Amino acid sequence: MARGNNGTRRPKPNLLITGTPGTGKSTTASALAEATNLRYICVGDLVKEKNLHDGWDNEFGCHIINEDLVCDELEDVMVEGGNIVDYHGCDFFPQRWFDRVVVLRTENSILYDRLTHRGYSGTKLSNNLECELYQILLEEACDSYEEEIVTALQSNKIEDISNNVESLTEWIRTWRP
Ligand code: DAT
Repeated sequence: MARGNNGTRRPKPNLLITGTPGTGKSTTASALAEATNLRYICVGDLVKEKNLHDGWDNEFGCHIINEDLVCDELEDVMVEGGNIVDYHGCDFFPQRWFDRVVVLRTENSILYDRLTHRGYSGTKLSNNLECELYQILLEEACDSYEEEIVTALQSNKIEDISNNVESLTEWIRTWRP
């Protein structure tokens, strides 16, 4: 499971933090990276910085990610290990990249407040709320990775962030290739 594509084991684990926008991926992933000294990779930022997209989607108000370009860009660092990847999708990454997949979950009324505060409205807001309500990301993660590496964690309150960071830090500390 923890083998790179050259057959060698990575010395540090790779984690994916996924979930609907607004569930706390970047807050959790960056705090975890700071606590563990692992590398934080925000795929959304990488897509913008390196132009790994096929233009702008007016309907959804976001870049149309080019999944092949993203995977090519990340392959070498993922083989190296020690990455915390943050993205609101997970089915296009190679399964072999990840040792743990965390899906953050937020109650709809709380997510509504976070997303409206972020300026989301109309279709963009309702699409994201429905995505969370119907557990789309959790289902995508369960369909794309071995069941035993996928964990859903609540991210409703500030204490949830520190609890999640603490338990994941412990998991990383005790992880062995
Ligand atoms: P994402 O990266 O999933 O889009 P974020 O980390 O940017 O989400 O968080 C969105 C906002 O919600 C941000 O203002 C921080 C806040 N937030 C995230 N997780 C939280 C939690 N568990 N409790 C309280 N606020 C949280």
